[in-house]
Amino acid sequence: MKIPQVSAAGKITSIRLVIIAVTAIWIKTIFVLFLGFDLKITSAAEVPFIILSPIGSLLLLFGFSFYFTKTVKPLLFWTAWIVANALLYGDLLYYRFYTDFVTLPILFQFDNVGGLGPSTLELMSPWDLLLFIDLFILPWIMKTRTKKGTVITKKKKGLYGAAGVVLVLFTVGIGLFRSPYLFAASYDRDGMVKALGPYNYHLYDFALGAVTPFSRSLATKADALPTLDYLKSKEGALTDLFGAARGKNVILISMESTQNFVINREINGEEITPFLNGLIEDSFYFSNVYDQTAQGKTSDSEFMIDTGLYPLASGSVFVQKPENTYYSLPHILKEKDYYSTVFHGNERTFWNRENMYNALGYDRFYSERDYKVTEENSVNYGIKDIEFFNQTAEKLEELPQPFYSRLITLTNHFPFLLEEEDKYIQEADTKVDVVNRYITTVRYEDEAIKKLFQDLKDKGLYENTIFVLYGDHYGISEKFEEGIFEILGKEVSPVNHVSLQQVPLIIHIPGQEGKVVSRAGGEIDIRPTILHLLGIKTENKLSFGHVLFNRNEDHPVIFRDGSFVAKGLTFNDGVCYESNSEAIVPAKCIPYQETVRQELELSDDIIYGDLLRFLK
Ligand code: GP9
Ligand code: MN
Repeated sequence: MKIPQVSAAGKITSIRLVIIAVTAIWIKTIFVLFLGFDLKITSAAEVPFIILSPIGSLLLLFGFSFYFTKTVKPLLFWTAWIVANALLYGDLLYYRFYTDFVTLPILFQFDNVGGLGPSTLELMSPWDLLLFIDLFILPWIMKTRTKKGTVITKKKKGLYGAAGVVLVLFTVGIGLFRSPYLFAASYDRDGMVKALGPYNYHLYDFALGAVTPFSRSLATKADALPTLDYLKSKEGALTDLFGAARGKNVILISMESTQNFVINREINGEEITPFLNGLIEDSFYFSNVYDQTAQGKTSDSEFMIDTGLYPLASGSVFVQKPENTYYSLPHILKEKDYYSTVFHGNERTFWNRENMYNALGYDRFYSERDYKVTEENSVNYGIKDIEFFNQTAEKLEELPQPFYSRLITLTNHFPFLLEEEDKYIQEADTKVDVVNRYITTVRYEDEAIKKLFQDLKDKGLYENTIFVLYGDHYGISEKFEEGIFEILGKEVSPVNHVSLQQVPLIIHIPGQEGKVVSRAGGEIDIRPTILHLLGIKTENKLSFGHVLFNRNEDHPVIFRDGSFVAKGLTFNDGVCYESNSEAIVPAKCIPYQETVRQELELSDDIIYGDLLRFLK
């Protein structure tokens, strides 16, 4: 029998209470969407859809409580309230730092998310309290205004549920209509949140996280073949530098958080990187190379350099896929009798390095426990670079030759802390403290590299070695970029933001004349470039990279969120710009977008399907 809903003047029923709660969170979400995130709204027509996007999922989330007993109902109501608000505020804080949205895998690797921990308080603002205002109003309404003992009719439940479902479907439908590659290009998280709203985005991300583990068991050898064909087609012509460093040791120096703008730049009349500026004169300096890492930061740069595959769109591939088969630089160099090592002063578990290095074929990983680390010789994340290089040089001396070794620095890491005695340059005086300190830690890193070179010369290791120095990823996140623009005298703009993602790449071969290579490229191109110099043909070496000396300018430099730069164009957050004029030219990017989707999809297929196991 249908029991009618009782309602009395001045009192509200539980369905209305839920609608009030949903409306409050909806309004808060709209504020956060427009004021907290930078969703790059390009036309007024997008606005109503963005406003509508969160409502359907909120209705459904709170609607669960209708189907339970009177005692469970309030519990579910408040659970829904906590879930929605935690997602909203969590997203806001994460976005303020990373200009990105949290993904499921990143939640499982929070230990490795450098930066957010020490600075969470700094990311909060007193205005954020307004986001919790309903926490005080709702209990008051519940206590004084709600009508006890009401039962929601089936019809009302049905209408409520139908409204939720229709609104979610409408949002998804419009999203797909406006951008047919919405789900295929789900790595564009700004685009996802703009189209689906934050709650639908999180639901999709969660579902994706639940489904991807099955990709490996479903993959077959037939899936691997087209990928192989695509990668084979990437072999470029040989240059006269092919084999210029044949048989030499390879030392890679991963320069933590080092961006290209510091090169040949002075602050208060002092060079930030005097040693590197000098080294460039006698090296190949690639002045137009971009950071292509994603949420795996340093580990993503290592992954690209060793495997020539793109990192994953969410989380770190080091953490998620250490059991896969890879065909990495240590594997290839093993065929030429190289001994491969990594040196890093942090714990061996950070970024799951100890497991991943096995999969990548390293012979030895020297981590924190192989170093004399004391309170005096450490700062921030661990052992200071000068001391790290000092002890590393002694270990390098003992290695069988030829060797391939990556030395991962650490001191120039957010929040860029340094003791007075280690400051070789004064802080900058921009309005952003993080940037001011960054200058001093980069200068310290430069000094450490200078000392390492001297040490290796003294030990007789320099002559027979090729040095590859690269910035692993940005150090100054978008939130603090204003300080850099102040130094550079540039405007804050999407195109300028993308150009700040350039990292220095310097390849030094003792005795070889220096040259500036200004072709655009990315970290993924480092692997084939090293192989080229070592005289190892890259055909069948299964990589998405190109040799930087003759890289085709028409091939886009692809970023993990689907953005790219190509031949005078910058595509960022779904908008296509002419890089020089910053004019918006959507049609010009379309042919490149296709290549970008294809490469990212193939790379993901290889990793999720563990396809390289079929090609052994
Ligand atoms: C930690 C170091 C820094 O071991 O690699 O990590 P990051 O936060 O730059 O990825
Ligand atoms: Mn790093």
